[in-house]
Amino acid sequence: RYLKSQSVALIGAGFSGGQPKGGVDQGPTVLFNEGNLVSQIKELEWEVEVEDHFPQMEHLKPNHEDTYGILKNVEYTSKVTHRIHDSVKKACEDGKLALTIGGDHSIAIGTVSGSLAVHKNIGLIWVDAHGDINTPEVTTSGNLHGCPVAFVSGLAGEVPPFNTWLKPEFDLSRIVYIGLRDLDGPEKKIIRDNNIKAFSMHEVDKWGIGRVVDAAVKYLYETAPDTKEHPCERDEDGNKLCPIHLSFDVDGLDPSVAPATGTPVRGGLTFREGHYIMEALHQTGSLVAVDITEVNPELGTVMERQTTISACSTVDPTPEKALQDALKSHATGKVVVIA
Ligand code: Z70
Ligand code: MN
Ligand code: MN
Ligand code: MN
Repeated sequence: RYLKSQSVALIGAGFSGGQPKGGVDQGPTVLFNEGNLVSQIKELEWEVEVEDHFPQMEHLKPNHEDTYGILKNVEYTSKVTHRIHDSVKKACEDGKLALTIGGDHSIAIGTVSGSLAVHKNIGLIWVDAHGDINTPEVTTSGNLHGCPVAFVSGLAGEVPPFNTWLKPEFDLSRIVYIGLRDLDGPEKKIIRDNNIKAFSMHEVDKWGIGRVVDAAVKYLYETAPDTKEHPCERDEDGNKLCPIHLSFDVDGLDPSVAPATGTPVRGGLTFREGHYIMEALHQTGSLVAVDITEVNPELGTVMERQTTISACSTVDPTPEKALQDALKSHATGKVVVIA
């Protein structure tokens, strides 16, 4: 519907400057090389074009004087997210699926602004334990991966040097959260005051992931702005549709499923629930952009050992494998059988 061909723009965003732990910058390397992501997607008869952003190789570095108030690495993050923005925007203009592999979640400043630049009535599904909607005023960590939703929506205000390129035009009525369970106090207030649609783990428990995903997509379709300038597509019955961007933080998954991440929070989505989200969103035919963030392979090996006992024996508990399967099912819409 929105894609011109079975073609993936695979964008490596190996960036860790939005938070203090190293290793998350290795996410794309591990998924591309050890995970054979490229050949796997090709086998599914999608064309793949890889564009890798390694900030280190581009002589961009973190620097402790690079601050704005409490926020850390602002110039560094601004430079990297601007590049990611340009890549995602280009992919969307070309009618390709923009698949960005992080990197910490600050990269979504680039991915969401990039897809929005092309698809004005896009809907955003944010799968995460966290809200990532802290503003410069309320963040206590100063870590930009806790702020991307505030940056793209303008809640964060004018933050130099982001304000040299970022158009903070994302409307907060166009995001739906799934999997929340670790919000900061001010984030709860922001979500309430802005009437943001959110399905926390409580709602996933109550309604089941099937109804939650249905409700999320229905909400985004029904409330999609439909203007003369940017008219909505319609289904056969005349109902409104809109393109969808999925921003998937692996810490939305339970730590028994995806232990290799910087801030695991217990009580998360099961392997099947995470998988189901991918499958169901693929089936909408409306996905135009997907981000997979916060995979930290360096934490994986240590934590995997600790969590082996609690890991479910019917699924492969390594996040690399879980992500490959999830991406495979995304690319084909086929149900992946887990041995
Ligand atoms: C906290 C902050 C966060 C991811 C942690 C944590 C944010 N709210 N996001 N892990 N992916 O620092 O703002
Ligand atoms: Mn630009
Ligand atoms: Mn996040
Ligand atoms: Mn998170």
